[in-house]
Amino acid sequence: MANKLLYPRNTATRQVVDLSGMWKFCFDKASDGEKKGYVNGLPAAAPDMPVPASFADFFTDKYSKEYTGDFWYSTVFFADPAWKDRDVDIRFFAAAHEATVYVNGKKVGEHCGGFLPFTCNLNDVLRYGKANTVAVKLNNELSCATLPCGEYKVLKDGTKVTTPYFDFFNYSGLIRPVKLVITPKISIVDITLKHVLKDGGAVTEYSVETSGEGEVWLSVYDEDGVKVAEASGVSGEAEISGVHLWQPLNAYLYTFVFEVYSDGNLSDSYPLEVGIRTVEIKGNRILVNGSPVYFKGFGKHEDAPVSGRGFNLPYIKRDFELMKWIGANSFRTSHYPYSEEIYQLADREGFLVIDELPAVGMLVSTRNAVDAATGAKVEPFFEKEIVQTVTIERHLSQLGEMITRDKNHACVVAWSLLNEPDTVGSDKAVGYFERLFDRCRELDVQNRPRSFAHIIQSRPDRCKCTHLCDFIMLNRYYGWYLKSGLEIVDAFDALDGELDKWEKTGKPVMFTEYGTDNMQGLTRLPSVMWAENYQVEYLEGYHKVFDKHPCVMGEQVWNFADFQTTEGLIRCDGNKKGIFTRYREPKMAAFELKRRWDSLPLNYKG
Ligand code: BDP
Repeated sequence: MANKLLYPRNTATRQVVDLSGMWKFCFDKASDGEKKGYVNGLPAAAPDMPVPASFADFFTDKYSKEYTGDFWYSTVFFADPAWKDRDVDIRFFAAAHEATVYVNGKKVGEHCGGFLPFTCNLNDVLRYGKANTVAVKLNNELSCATLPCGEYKVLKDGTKVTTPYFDFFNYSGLIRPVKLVITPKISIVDITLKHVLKDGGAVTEYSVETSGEGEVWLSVYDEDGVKVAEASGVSGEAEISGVHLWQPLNAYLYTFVFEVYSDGNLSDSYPLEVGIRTVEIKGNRILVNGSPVYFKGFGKHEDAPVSGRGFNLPYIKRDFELMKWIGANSFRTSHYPYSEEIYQLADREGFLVIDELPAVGMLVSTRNAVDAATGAKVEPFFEKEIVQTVTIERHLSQLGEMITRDKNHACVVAWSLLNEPDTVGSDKAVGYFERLFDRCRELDVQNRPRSFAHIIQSRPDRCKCTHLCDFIMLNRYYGWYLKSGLEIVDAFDALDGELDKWEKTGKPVMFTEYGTDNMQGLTRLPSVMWAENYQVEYLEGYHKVFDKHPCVMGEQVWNFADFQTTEGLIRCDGNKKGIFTRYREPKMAAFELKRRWDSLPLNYKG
């Protein structure tokens, strides 16, 4: 049965049962969990583990924290006999990175990719009126065929050690909620919307996929609950005159209620909050509702103390409050699609989101940015056969899942299909990228701009794939990984020189990463690298260059907050490029950014 990605909601016709809580957990170093009967549930003596959360930071020993391989979760739930005539699905909001799901000992599904949801239908395996067991086998090994990419080595005692090709901790587990979704047999499975503005009004073209034959009705309500439009049919148009548009930091959400009737009776009803806006590119500008916007904000991570990459609503709320305080209007979901609730909040708050796939580390190096900056030889990633056969298929299917999941969010204004891939080392990158960019255009009826984040090697004269991008995303570290310290003056010059070349492409250029590591509390006169005031000087220098170049239409600092990485020589308890600490307190640079961003209008350079 099809993957049902529609966000689960309780309505008059549907029910959602949250399975969050303590589950049983165990590592499966020998990969023989099936033989041990784990498919029927873990032994009662197995340790408890919170769901949702990543497991790593609960442990006090290194081997558990860094565990790589197979591991299991299980829990028990009750199946209401009233569900017998309905569809019962279990929905994993994210299971990092590969999962096989068993209910009452029977395999009900599997999924590859740790940052997008999937459902398994349980109709044939449930014991109604009784306890049911769900067991999930997960694996968090990395390879060139996983998204994100990496590898692992095996120590003499058999311990596997993860070596990510990316710069964040390989947090894994049931990192987002798990819910049962109970729907009528004839229900709404998918909804697709596209908005067109005309004469002060808007027309929303919609299409609905249902799980059986039924009559579809759409009613649109404004924020006061007044019905402003209606339509019928599995596809059609809803026209709103005098429309209240969704604008950056000034959101307005209509409620679109879709209903399916079968033999004249209501079978299913699903409400969707919808911001009406358009996105397009004209020359070197990104336009929202026909007007140019200047992006201010961050590359972020889903990362917090103790819960790791686990779904953490209090941190989500705090992050939005901090972003509003500092004058930001946008962020990139670096380096993977985030929890759905983050997009819902971004819709409500009017944030512009660049939605990114977990295609990070597609450059064979464990310290990619550093090696690239020093010119070290890197193996062309896209030459590998596995990449051209397996990785590409997974990449395309995760692209499909991301677009299906996120396509109706007003906040999502662009797609980032990869972060810092090797677009210089091999011509084979081109065919791979073409398939991705073409598929994205086919799937997104809203035609949102597409891009990928360019690493420093990917310059205008060398990058083989820039021509596919609708706008250009740059990650640049002149003044940190190269030309740092006293040389910073040359760094700003180099940045300026590079931008002269990007300017000639005629496309909008957005900085999706720039920043320096620093230790909170360290200030020095004169400044030194790692001091908070060095970060401030670096940002001021970059901003002067941005202001000079008309093509620069966005600045997203790396990173919103300090975050955890694999331990290593260039990381001191994680990456410290945060404008806020990992506990979400401001560093010195936060005040400088606030000063600047509060003074830049939305249509800056418009
Ligand atoms: C870039 C990566 C990002 C890193 C950052 C850094 O895109 O994930 O965290 O550099 O080095 O290469 O801080």
